[in-house]
Amino acid sequence: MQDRLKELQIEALEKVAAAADLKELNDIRVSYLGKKGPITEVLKGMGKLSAEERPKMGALANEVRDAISGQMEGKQKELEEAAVQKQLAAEEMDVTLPGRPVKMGSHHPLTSIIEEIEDLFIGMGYTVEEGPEVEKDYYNFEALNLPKGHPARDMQDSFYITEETLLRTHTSPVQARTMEKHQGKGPVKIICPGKVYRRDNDDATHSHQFMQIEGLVVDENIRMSDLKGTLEVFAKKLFGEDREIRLRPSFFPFTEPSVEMDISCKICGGSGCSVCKGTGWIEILGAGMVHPNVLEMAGYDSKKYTGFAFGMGPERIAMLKYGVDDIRHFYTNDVRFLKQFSVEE
Ligand code: 2NL
Repeated sequence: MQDRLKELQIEALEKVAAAADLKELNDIRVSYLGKKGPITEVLKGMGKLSAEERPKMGALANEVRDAISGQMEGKQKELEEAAVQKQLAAEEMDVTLPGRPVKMGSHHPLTSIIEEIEDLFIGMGYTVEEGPEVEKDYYNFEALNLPKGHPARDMQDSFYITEETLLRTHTSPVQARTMEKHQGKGPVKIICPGKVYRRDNDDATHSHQFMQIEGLVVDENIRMSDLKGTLEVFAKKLFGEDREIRLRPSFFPFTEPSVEMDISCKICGGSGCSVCKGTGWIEILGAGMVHPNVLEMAGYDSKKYTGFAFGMGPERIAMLKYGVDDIRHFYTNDVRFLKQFSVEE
């Protein structure tokens, strides 16, 4: 029995020393020191021993058990420490590594061109005005010298919501509202950007929803030459000082006289290409002197006050400035299109 205990001690101590992890160590503890383990088995057989031998054997068994569990405690500490070190090594990181770059968004090309145009006019003393996209028939048409039944306000071309409300077809109603607020007193000097809507079939040059920027100046002694000078400064600042402008007679119900402005074509230098369709000139906006009826309806004395107004499409301006060939690119928002307008900072 004595030899058996000694053997068990040697065997257990060898196994403890060789244990690779905490689980293995625990298995060894259960198999040697547990209730069903060999030491307990040996102690069970002590009843057969003489009264003299029994305490000796009991003492030895305790000694063996203490030796094994003492060794186990040390091994346990060692393995726990190793596990902590292993985890620390696995979680190690280099805090000096540079950060991952943050992806920057960029302005939509239409937003950029509208802000550029706004800034040009703000620099000339204009303020920016905005108004509702769902508009009264009165401000969208009537106040702009387009009475009911006028051929230019074809119901087929507008999105009506009720008989008296529609999605605005231009930003002019913002200007009509602003003039009305001034109660017949000048000056008014505003620029009105915003979304407008027309019942159109979308194609490369048409969209049922698009942007417009209109400008309006009302004061005493405003003349056609003020309009021409303003538009010339604007065109040269936006497209380049080497551009020339020309005004052609045109017609709008809300201006009289009315004009359309062209800029000289830079692509062919005037000799004729596909962009200017062989003419050497590119149309960029419509304008004119505010019709006396429009001034009177807003409460101005048209004998004392005069004004000029102009309107343009930012999509068309951006298409010309950046060489975009389809208006739908501005609304489909393909990132490959949008990325070409992002400025690296
Ligand atoms: C174009 C032409 C134009 C106006 C807009 C206007 C507004 C008021 C009074 C008089 Cl309140 N006129 N706006 C005038 C002439 C032309 O737009 O081709 N736009 C894209």
